[in-house]
Amino acid sequence: MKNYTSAGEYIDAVIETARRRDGEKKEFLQCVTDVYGSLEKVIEAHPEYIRADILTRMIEPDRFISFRVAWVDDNGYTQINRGYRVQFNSAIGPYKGGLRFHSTVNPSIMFFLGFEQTFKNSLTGLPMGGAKGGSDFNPVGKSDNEVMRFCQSFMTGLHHYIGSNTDVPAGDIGVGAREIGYLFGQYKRIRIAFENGVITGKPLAYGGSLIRPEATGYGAVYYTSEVLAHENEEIKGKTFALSGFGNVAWGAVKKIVELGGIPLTISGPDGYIYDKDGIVTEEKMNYLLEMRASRRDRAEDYAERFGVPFYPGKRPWEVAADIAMPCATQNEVDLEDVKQIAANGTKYYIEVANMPTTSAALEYLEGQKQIIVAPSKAVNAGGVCVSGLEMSQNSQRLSWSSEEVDSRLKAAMKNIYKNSVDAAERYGLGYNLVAGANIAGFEKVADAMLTQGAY
Ligand code: NDP
Ligand code: 2IT
Repeated sequence: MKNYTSAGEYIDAVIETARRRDGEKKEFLQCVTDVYGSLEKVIEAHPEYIRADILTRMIEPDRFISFRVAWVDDNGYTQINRGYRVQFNSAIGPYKGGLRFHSTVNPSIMFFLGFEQTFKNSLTGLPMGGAKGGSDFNPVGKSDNEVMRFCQSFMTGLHHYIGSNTDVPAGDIGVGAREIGYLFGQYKRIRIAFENGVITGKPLAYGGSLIRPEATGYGAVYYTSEVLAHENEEIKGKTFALSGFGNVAWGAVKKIVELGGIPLTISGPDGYIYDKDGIVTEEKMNYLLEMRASRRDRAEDYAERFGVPFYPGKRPWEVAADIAMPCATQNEVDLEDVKQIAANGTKYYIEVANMPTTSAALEYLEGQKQIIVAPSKAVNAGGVCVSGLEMSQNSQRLSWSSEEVDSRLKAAMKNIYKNSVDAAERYGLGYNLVAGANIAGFEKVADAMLTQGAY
């Protein structure tokens, strides 16, 4: 081991190692730099982390699996996609993390999401390690049968590496209940066993958890309530600008409305809609589900259906709202966007999608003392938290009521908020939700790794 003269020097050396080994993985490097940038004081206080070289071990996944996924389309042609699973860290529990089916999936996206998942899962307080998987398969415009054949082939490649005590996938972008059903069906067929704890986000009929579809969005709003309470404010009466119209945006909209808030926007790859009356009726909220199920990928459909303005090619951050909530994908909010958000007088910037903010934008926000920034790994942890509760129910062969799941989710989000606030304060960083979440998530995993020997 090298002798480092300071914690900062050690952190820089590890980031340099990441750059040398994984320089082409831009999103992964961005994520490593963001997380490790928060840890200087922690490393200073814990030289044992340097001795055991915990930071370098954490950026090297336990294993990275890539496999061919061949399937036959409706015209009889064989199509080839690439499937991935990156098993990052299992210090505190079996590998756990979603599967993303999207044309932009590549090793960098997989590495960033798997790395991030390790800290997020630690924050939930449940025993789950970090992983991610997926494929560059693009579900847009595919028939139901094509999706089924793709999922069956994907699971044929993946099944070797997963299991209820080994690695437990779930959904993410492009993977909802339908895909989970096809994936689980194929796993069951290969294993000749009913092991439903192998995957979460299942429909209720075979072991899914109540509230799982809503969990990410609900959890994000519970977390936001904690942030607002700190400022003596509440959701009621607040306006929200949201991006995306997927599973996560839908859950967030539902809970915002239940608590008396007003969601003004949603967006898709085509642009955004602005509903000045708010996306507040059952009909409007349910239409988000229809938009997603249609796989047309158009926010404009909402504008046509409800007669509200649509802004093609634009992002919703030009709408002045009390709270900004990116819910679509990584790096969807850039420097220009956050300057606009600041100019709008928005006081709360709540990341919901995984790493939705570019580094430059995040740096700018850090300098805007009037804006409170909440980081995605804490805000969206409700999704994987209820996945963890689904695993518990499957192990017990019991189903909990929605009240029970919801109250556990609420308690978890309160704890995540409190542990993040406390962690930042412990290291003299003041009220800093971003650094606090990184530190709280990191410490638990690092301490577990220290006790388990060099690996
Ligand atoms: P969905 O597939 O339900 O919706 C994703 C939405 O984001 C779609 O509108 C999609 O449109 C858009 N989107 C995805 N990628 C891009 C892109 N590259 N450019 C522009 N728009 C894009 O996914 P979820 O709602 O489940 O996921 C949303 C975010 O929340 C993701 O960052 C995900 O990782 C995160 N998340 C999800 C959790 C879950 O439980 N589902 C849990 C925690 C975090 P299009 O398909 O055209 O790209
Ligand atoms: O990014 C995420 O946390 C998810 N997509 C949910 C993962 C899970 O295992 O429920």
